[in-house]
Amino acid sequence: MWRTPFFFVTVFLLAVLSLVIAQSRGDYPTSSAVVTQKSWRPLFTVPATADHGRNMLANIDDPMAVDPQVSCPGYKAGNVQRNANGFTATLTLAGKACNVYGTDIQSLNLSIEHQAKDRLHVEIIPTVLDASNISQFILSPHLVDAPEVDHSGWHGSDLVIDWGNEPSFYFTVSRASTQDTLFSTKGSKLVFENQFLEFKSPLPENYNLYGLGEAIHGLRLGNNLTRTIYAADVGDPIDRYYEVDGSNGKLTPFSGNSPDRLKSYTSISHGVYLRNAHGQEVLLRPEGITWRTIGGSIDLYFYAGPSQVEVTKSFQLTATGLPAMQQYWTFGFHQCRWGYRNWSEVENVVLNYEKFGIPLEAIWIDIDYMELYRDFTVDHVAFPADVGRSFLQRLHDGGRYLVPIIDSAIYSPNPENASDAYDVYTRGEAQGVFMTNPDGSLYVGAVWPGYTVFPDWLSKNAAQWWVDSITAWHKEIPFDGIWIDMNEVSSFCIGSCGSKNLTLNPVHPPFVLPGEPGNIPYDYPEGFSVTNATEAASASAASSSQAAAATSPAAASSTTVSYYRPEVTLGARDTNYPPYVINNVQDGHDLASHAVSPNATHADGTQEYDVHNLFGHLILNATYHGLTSVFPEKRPFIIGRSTFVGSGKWAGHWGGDNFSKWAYMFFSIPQALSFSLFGIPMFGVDTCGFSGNADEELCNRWMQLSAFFTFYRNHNVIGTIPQEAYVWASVAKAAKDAMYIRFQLLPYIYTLMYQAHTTGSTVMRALAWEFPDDPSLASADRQFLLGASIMVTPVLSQGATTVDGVFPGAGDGTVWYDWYTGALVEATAGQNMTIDAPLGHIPIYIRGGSVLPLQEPAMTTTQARKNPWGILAALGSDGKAIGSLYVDDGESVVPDTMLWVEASASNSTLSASAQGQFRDTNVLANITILGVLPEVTKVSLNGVDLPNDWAYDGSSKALEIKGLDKAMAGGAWSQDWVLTWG
Ligand code: MIG
Repeated sequence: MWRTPFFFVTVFLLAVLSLVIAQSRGDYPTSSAVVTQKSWRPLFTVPATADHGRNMLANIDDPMAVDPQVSCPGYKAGNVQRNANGFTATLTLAGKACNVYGTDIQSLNLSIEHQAKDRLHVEIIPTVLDASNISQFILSPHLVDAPEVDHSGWHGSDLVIDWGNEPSFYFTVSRASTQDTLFSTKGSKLVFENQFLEFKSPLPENYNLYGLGEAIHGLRLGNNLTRTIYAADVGDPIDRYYEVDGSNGKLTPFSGNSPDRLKSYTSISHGVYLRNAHGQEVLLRPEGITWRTIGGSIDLYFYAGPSQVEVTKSFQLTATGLPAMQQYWTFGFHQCRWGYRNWSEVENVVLNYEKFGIPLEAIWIDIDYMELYRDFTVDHVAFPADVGRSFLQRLHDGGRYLVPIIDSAIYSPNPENASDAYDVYTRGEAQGVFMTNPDGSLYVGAVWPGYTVFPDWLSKNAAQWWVDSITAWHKEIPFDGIWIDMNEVSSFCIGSCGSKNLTLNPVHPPFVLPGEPGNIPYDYPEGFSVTNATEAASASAASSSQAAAATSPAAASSTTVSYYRPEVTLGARDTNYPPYVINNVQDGHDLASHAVSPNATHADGTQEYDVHNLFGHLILNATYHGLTSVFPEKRPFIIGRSTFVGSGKWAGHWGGDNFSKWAYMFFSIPQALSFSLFGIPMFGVDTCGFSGNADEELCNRWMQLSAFFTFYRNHNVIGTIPQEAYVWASVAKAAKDAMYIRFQLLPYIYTLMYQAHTTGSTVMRALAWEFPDDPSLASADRQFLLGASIMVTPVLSQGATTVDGVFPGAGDGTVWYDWYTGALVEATAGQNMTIDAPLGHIPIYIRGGSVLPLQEPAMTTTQARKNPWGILAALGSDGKAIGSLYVDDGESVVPDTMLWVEASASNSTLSASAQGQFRDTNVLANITILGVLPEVTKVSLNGVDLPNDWAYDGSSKALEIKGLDKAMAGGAWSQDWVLTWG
């Protein structure tokens, strides 16, 4: 039976996504492109047409598309053999092959395995794996971890499997305790072809489903959506499910659904993970889910939960691996931009942050620093070595850090120009680390430096070559972390376009960069015409004349569209044009468009088709080893653009190329929460927006919002107005105010990250995860929690001075306190409250029942870590609270010593007790207790009266205690202590 309402968490298969300047691609005549790239001669520009592949109708949009459910025969199971953990069977095609989007596989092996008490595995692979059906690429655990049998056994599992052959083979997974059906292919056909798999299941009415990879979309996916999973370099497209109201950036889902708050509602969650790296499409419809892939096998894991917390933990423990612990400094504030032209511009940014008293932890350098955009080089004209050395010395002396970008493609030198030799290429070529064409020649695409080759992470020497390159380069530029870009992997032309053109190298990419004539960004955030009417009018005039000046061949193209429809060739596969056309976001849906082509070949013969979604994952792994080699003792800090299941154990992620628009600030929350589910808790987006110009109001709100994300970075595209926090006075103030809170909370955030790293818990959380039994929260993604204790209710629309927010659990015993006043919030159960939020104020709430460790802020985390501690205890309605604190040296992969503090309050006492050897001698400067009733007349520490050093505010009910540094001179955690009031 299906139960409704029902809470359903699907953990996906995630691929990626991001970037690039989509607006200019192909829309400008290449002849007029003005080149900014440095070179010894004028550059040849790759023609825009080079990046246009075939124009195909995506299968989901094709009215003539064949429905495999109608024409395919399905399978019958036989030869069923029971074993210790489940059973195996052989599936045989139940009728005439349909060969709709590939060649049907006649015989399949089914294995059903109870792998753990909370996990069931369903695997279907071809019986014969040979050249005839090589497309059934079986994903090696060396590439993507495979959950294994847990030897503690599965006795008592709540998951039940059932199967049958009528009308054709099906399996059903249900939950014993509730009789709920979780997934059932009954009544549908299993389709298993050499380039196409399909299986489907009904879902409960109005199901709540989350995950399924990275996209710009609300947290809850809804039942009218197709999620296409194919790593793509594209400027974050907003899902067509949303309508953006241009005036203020407010988003309205086309069909909303917010179930009424039901009195007795118990949420039960489970997870479904399809371990398959191929291009995929997941169709969410009112009647259920259809899963399609263009290769690989059915490797499905069902996680029993029964809560989001349990699903996410188990998924991370078994599938992704636990996320990397980050160094303490990485939680500081990062400033980045594409377009810092030399060391002194970079240093000026740092100095400006100092001058305006805004904390800055790390400065990032984009491709501007490179010599001709080549990895592991520095342009010594604009970024001279000696200037760099002394600047970086000052930067490091000031307790700050440097993070440079590294791109994924490698320049292939011009064979006719001896002085064009490029060592990174030469060494790589000698070691066979680059992808090839099917004929064995090097595959040559195009990226920033010109025609390029691409590392083949499946080749045996690639990782070591990458590690060596990173290690050698660190001697030149003492960086502290690495930013990995373009790893979808992106290429600006179809196929091996550079093979015959290397003598033209270096070449300019096939589009005009932002800031180059013809592509001056005149775009501003929604509402800019309201707040800055004059400037908006002149920007819009300039924009129109720019548009008029461009004679765009693409725009002038004919209105008759003809589509290419790939066909099936029996027994063979066409990897460049698979018969099933996924809705790939790139032009014409061609898989080779703006990416390395599917027929690029890896050292072991694997085609890119089978591992395209893994490039991002594998370069992050190699980079992790690179940083480990540079800093053997330190936790690698990597932020990467394309990720896959499991990338979190090596890297954090940023949300790719968003826009300076309110809509994108809005979507940053569900994007972050999705990455919590994916096991990549270190997440942030380009604060103030990447493409387009930011403005004061948007940047003000955004600098405040991102201060509560794990990864906090302001980043901007080249050619737009500056948007560093000090550019506008109100933004400087707003940023400082929010950073002050972030810094106070750093020990708490660090503790959350440590818990995520050791248990698979999450850092940024959806309201529904902490309050699962309130169905009205199922799609709540305009507010979020940091851990269990801090709630953020940001303003997300232009011109607003208030924000509506809910206080989950109100009425059910949960109380909330205002961060700023310490006062109890008078909230009504299940209702939006209108909260005052003038520009520069971000509403933050503390959940009753929490003890939060605080530390006094500073300009850098290094300084902050030397500052006194504080404690904020927000009592629950029962007068109780608990909390914990993790402290270590902030950088070691395996710290020698650490400190674990547990604090709890009840019955008018607060006690703290520490374990561990890490020496932290910072004193405890103050303790604040919220929700103290009744009037306090006496406070004592370890039984000794504290006569003067406290104050009780009868109206806010806050008790504030100071002067503890004298009582505990050895430091806040040097001894256990008990504070009593009454
Ligand atoms: O296509 O390195 O997403 O953050 O500034 C542009 C330049 C290439 C894309 C990244 C963006 C970065 C930019 N890069």
